[in-house]
Formats: sequence, structure tokens, C-alpha cells
Amino acid sequence: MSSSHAGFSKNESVKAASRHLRGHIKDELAADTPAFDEESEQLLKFHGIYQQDDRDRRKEARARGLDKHHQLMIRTRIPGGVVSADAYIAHDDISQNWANGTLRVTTRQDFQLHGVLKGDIKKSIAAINESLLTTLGGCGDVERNIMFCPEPRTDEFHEHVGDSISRMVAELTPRTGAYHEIWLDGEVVKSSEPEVEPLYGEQYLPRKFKTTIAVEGDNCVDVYAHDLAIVAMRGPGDSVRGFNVLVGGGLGRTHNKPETFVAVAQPLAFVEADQIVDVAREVVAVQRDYGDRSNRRHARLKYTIADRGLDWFRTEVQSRLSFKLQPPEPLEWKPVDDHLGWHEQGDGKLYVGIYIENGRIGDAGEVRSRTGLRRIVEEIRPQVRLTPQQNVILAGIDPAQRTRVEELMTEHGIAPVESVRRAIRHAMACPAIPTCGLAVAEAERALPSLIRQIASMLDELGLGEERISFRMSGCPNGCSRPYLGDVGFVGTTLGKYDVMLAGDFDGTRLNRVYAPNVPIGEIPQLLRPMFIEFGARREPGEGFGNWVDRVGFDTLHELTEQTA
Ligand code: SRM
Ligand code: SF4
Repeated sequence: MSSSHAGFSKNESVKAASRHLRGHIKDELAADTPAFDEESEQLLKFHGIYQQDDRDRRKEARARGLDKHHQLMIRTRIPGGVVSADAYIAHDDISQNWANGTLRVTTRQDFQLHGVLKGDIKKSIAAINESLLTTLGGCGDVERNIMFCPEPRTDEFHEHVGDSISRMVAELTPRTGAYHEIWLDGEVVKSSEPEVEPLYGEQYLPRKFKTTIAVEGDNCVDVYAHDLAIVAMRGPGDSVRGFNVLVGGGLGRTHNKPETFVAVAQPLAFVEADQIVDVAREVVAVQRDYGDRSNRRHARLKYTIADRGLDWFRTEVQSRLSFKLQPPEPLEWKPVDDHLGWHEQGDGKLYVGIYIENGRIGDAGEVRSRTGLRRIVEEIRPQVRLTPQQNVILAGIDPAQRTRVEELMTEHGIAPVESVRRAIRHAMACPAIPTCGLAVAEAERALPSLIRQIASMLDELGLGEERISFRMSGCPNGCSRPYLGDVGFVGTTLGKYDVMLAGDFDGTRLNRVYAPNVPIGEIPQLLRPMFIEFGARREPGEGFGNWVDRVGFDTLHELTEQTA
């Protein structure tokens, strides 16, 4: 392992000295202070906890000579986004009792709870664990939540893939007694045998690592954004023929730092159905051994592969396996399915995908999705599934219960997807201000108004039924995957966004900056002439991003100047 090299970033020594993620979190937790120190802040991430402050209250605090309003964000790691009714209710309770009254569905199918105070963190984590979920590995330099297409299916194919995912989760979850000791009052391990962390060692990974699993043909999990992307291929009947494996995707970048860049995952290999867990482990292990531990901005797998080459990477992974990697197969994608609305799930039951604006389950004005979902989950007890588009699926509903679910939705202002305008349905924004410390612009609070203006404009131009994706991030880190949509809005400073175009709805191609630093108020008028030209000139069935990519930015500039 490269852990003996000099020139490590500071985080590396914090991890190495942490005794498998213990540090002094336990002592700090017991101390009567509003916040954790810097070292604990880094280690807490591995436990699924981020120390934040309420940015809306910074000014007021400064004016009154007070410290920041410290609070914590908890991220529960939810493989494939599958949540039992009990776990849903537990999270809803925490959101009411100890967090800010909302539950946030993330772009990686997790729940986030914001605004938890230090004094309430331990009971919150305990309640999550009692509901049989964990926050361990929600953040930090380890394998993050493993995503999977959330469509509820009970066939053999899904069962087989589900089993591979469970084994992968077990293999890639950090092994440490620290989590139980700190949060669940587990016994302190005092054995004379040292605790062994077989995969991550003492220093864990150089950086976060993200894995997703798609079902052949459906890219609803945004395969190309991932360090490791796995595509399950169908065989005869309901069998799994094997998996295509892609590596080295990642969307984070930093303004004015050209050494940081966005990259799409590239095809690595095809492997047999029973080989995927070994491949996943060894891909992670190669990144553990060769990833850059001196510069955290250059530490994701995409940089290891850019520096050393994909062929080198394949050879290195191959050398650790007892079977032969086969050449990757070409992939074909059907139009992405967001799995919203009512559907049969193949076992006589129904599921309904419910649109949640920017993943924020809360009670605001007419829309009371928090109370509404809570009542449905308590009464009907469906399984809940969180989608990569920040929405919620309720599964396993008896056809006889459909009317009741619809009644409760209406009563709480939860719109059926058919009445959600397309532009709104296909939009996503990251949390940004006030909770995210890295935000330079608004996102979740700015998009609702902008997207309604855009939706009205599209209606007016007869394009209201078009599937166009709009994704907004409050900084270039790209948490709402803005670089993989038809249109990306990437915050550059308060009130301004790079407008990115020429991606596609199915997330197979990166978009590019069309207009930098556009004030948010000017975005509708920037887009309007493009939509007019798109409506007039596109080929039948051609999507907006594909059309922009085909005509090119130069022609688009000329056309829009004429139209404007
Ligand atoms: Fe993210 C950091 C929110 C998905 C790239 N992300 C953050 C933090 C934790 C800010 C921080 O480090 O202090 C944000 C917390 C905000 C808040 O107040 O809640 C944050 N990221 C999110 C979520 C909640 C956005 C959302 O709208 O749902 C998503 C949580 C996912 C989860 O459940 O695990 C989220 N983040 C993503 C994605 C999309 C994905 O993974 O599919 C990306 C781009 C893909 C990638 O990783 O390359 C992403 N987040 C980042 C980065 C840039 C990483 C890089 O390689 O440069 C950071 C900053 C960092 O790590 O230093 C970041
Ligand atoms: Fe924060 Fe930037 Fe991620 Fe948005 S994209 S949540 S602003 S880190």
C-alpha cells in the first residue's frame, strides 16, 4: 500500500492516527461544547455526519459577536434506496424531533437530515440504527452508498442483482468497532488481537469512492458519473448473463483549477455474474494503493486513470484476480425512465413514483408531502424507495388500496406526476445555501422559481411535453450531476451561473459551458430563442441537448442572435 510515502495531505495523518475512525469523537461528544474540533469533523464524515453551520444566520451571529450557528447533517446510507416503512417513520420522527422538520432525498438515494444539534446527534444515530439502517460510510474516504435502479421488481434477475449488491455492500463497508462504541454504547473492543480492516487498512481510501449499478438499457442511475459503474446484462429467461464494468467517472471540479476536471466513466471489462464482487473489491483496492494521497483535489479514481492510463488500470486489476476480465461490451440505452406514476410491479401489486421537488420532503404551503407521506406510510405500510432523481417510490401496494393512496395524496397537496409539468419533473437542484459550506450560489431555493418560468415558456412555445432535463448546483462540485443533463446551471457566485448545454437527457454525454456567469434573472431570455429554434428545426424525436450538440454552439449563437 502507498501509505508509507511522504508528502501526505493532512487528512491522511488524521485517518492514520484515528484507530479505525475513533479519534476523540467519543470524548468530544460528551463535552459540553456546541461543535466538534477540526480533526473530529473529518472523522465524523466516515460516520455519516457533516458539521455545518446555518449560513442564513452567519451575519446575525457576527453582528452579535457570536460564534457560527453550528449544526450537523446526517446522511443515512441506503443501498439501492430501499427503506422499510419502519425506517421511513424513524427518519420522519428524527426530522421532527431533532432536525429541521424536513427529510431530504439525495441524488444518491440516501436520506439527509439537516440542522441536528450536537446534543441530539447520538439519539438520532441510535434511532436510525434501531430502524436497521446505518450512517457508517455515508460520507468519508470509503465506498459510498451503492446505487441501484429503484424500480420495484421481484423477478429472478432483480433478485440475483440484489444479492450481488448485498454482498458488495458487506465487502466494501468499513470494518470498525468505533461506530458501535461511539453511537450505540457498544462495548469498547479491548482484545489483545488488533482490529483488522482488511480492505481499507489504517488510512482508508485517498478520497470518496462511488459505485452504481444499472439495469441494461436504463441509465436512471447516471452510470457515467461514477468511479465504478456496473451494468447488469440480461441472459436467457430471467437470468443475469454478466456485468459490464466501467470506471473513472466523476463530476467534481474547482473553478479556475484546470487540473481538476469532469470525466465520464469508461468501459473496463465484462465479467461473469458471480465475479462482480471480486472485481468491485479489486477496483477499490487499486485506487487505495495508487490514488494520490498528497493532493485531495487530485485524488479521485478519474485522476489515477488519467495519469496512468486505462490499460495500466485494467492490467493492475487483472493481476489481483484469479479469473480473466473479458472485453467490455457496447452499451445501448433506452430513454431514461424516472419510474414515476402508477405501475404494476409484476407480482400483482402496484407501485407509485411520487415527484418530490428537489428531494425535499417537507410541509410548505399547500404541499404537505411530509405529513402526507407519513400518513400513507403509517396506514398502507408500503416499502419506500428513493430514486436517483430525488423522488420517492411507494411499492407493494395492493390494487384495492390505490384509491386511498390517491385520496391521501390529494388531501396533502401531493400532485400526481401527470399534473407536474415536464420541465419541473425533470429538474434537480442540490441543497446549497443555507446548509452547504461549499456553496457559492443558491440552488434548491433558486430553482423552483426559475424552473416555473422555464416551464411556462415551454408551454407557451408548444414544447411543454418535451423531456428536457435542467440541473442546478450551487458550486462546481456537481452534486445534482448538472454536467450530465440537457441543461446545467452551475453556480459561479451569488446569483450567477454557468449555463451548460449539449448534454443529453439520458446522461450519456457531458454538456459544455455555453454562456458563463449568467445572472439568474437573464437565464429565461437566454434560453427562449434557443427553444424557438429548437421547436422549428429539430428532427422528429430529437431531444434538446442532442439538437444543440448537432447544430453546435457557433450556429446556435448565430441563430439565437437572429431570433432574439
Ligand atoms: Fe456532493 C460535497 C451534497 C451527490 C460531488 N456534497 C458535498 C457536501 C457534503 C458539502 C461538503 O463537503 O461540505 C454537500 C452537503 C450539502 C448539504 O447541505 O446537504 C453535498 N452531494 C450532496 C447531495 C446531498 C446533493 C443532492 O442534491 O442530493 C448528494 C448526496 C449524495 C449521497 O447521498 O451520498 C451529493 N456530490 C454528489 C454527486 C452526484 C453523485 O455522486 O451521483 C457528486 C458528483 C459526482 C462525483 O462525486 O464526482 C458530488 N459533493 C461532491 C464534491 C466534489 C467531489 C470531487 O471529486 O471533487 C464535493 C466536495 C468534496 O468532496 O470535496 C461534495
Ligand atoms: Fe454544496 Fe456545491 Fe454540492 Fe451544491 S454542488 S451541495 S453547493 S458542494
